[in-house]
Amino acid sequence: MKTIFSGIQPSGALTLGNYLGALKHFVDLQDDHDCYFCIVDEHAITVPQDRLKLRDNIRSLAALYLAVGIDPEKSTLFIQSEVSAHTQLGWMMQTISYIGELERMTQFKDKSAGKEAVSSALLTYPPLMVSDILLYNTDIVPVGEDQKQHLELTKTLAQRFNNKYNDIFTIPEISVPKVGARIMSLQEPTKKMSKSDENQKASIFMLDDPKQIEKKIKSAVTDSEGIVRFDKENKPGISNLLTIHASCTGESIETLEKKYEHAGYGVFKQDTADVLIGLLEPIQKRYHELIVSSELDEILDLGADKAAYKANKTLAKAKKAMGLGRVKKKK
Ligand code: ATP
Ligand code: LTN
Repeated sequence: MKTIFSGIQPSGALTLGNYLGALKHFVDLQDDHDCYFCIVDEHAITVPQDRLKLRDNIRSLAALYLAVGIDPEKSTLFIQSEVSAHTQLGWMMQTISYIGELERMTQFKDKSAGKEAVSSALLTYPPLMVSDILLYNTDIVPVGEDQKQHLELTKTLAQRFNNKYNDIFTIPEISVPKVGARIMSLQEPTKKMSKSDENQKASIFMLDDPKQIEKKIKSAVTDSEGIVRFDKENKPGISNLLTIHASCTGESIETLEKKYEHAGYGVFKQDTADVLIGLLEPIQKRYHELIVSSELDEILDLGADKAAYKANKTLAKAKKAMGLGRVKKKK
């Protein structure tokens, strides 16, 4: 059985982009893969966080993972900072990462641009992500398109370690969804929808109520052509809404273009809002039950134990390969 690993940062309320690009696919994978899903809180602190908000976001993300259908009987769900092997291997992977290759990461460039105090952890974020993945002998990493560059670096570092020390790490493959890999901002459809966007109208959040969803979809930026047609270059707004609609219902973009051939943007937007509301309602209901339950803590405790067991085995091999620690003398 192949192993899957993926992580989401508890850096704010989850967006529809996180769901359609990542979470939704995790659920489909858990039946026939050995799955590890992580709340990567140590990644979140590479930019400043309010400690109480971070704590809420961690719990909220755990509840959302479960609410969308992650089944703790099938998958291991855990918090990164509760398995210390991640930062330990993260440090070791830093020793084989070059500053130049880390400076080339677009996520680093985007998040550091124009900032005065940029933490060194923002630069060394990728070796930690590499460790998340390699600790579990991961075969496949399901993520949105924005993570392609990080996954390329993961392969490079795994290979570099294997060549330099010992053949320990599995070289992982990225898996990006065919539709929905890059959901765009509703207000600036040439930019990705992000949970840290300051403009609230730019993103649909998974916990938005029906009224907010309807309002945001109706005020999504489109164009003046008036034809529901997929054309990313010239009609990024409508193309984004078509992608969202198609990912939610499973219909193809072509089917939707046909369906709305003679309809205006108003009708198309209303239907898209309705589809979203229908999709999110049951998830939100389950979320509100879970967030106040102790069941959530039991699942996370068990998840951390299961993850640590596997991660520590790989960590021990990597330490030995690098010559860290000692080999005990026989009595
Ligand atoms: P932030 O904006 O705070 O950096 P984020 O919204 O990009 O965060 P992450 O926690 O970094 O979210 O990503 C979690 C997963 O969601 C990743 O697999 C990422 O590729 C995916 N993802 C994030 N935004 C989108 C998007 N707009 N479209 C598709 N997938 C996305
Ligand atoms: N860098 C990712 C989050 C992340 C991740 C991972 C994803 C951290 N560790 C391991 C997949 C596998 C992001 O910013 N979306």
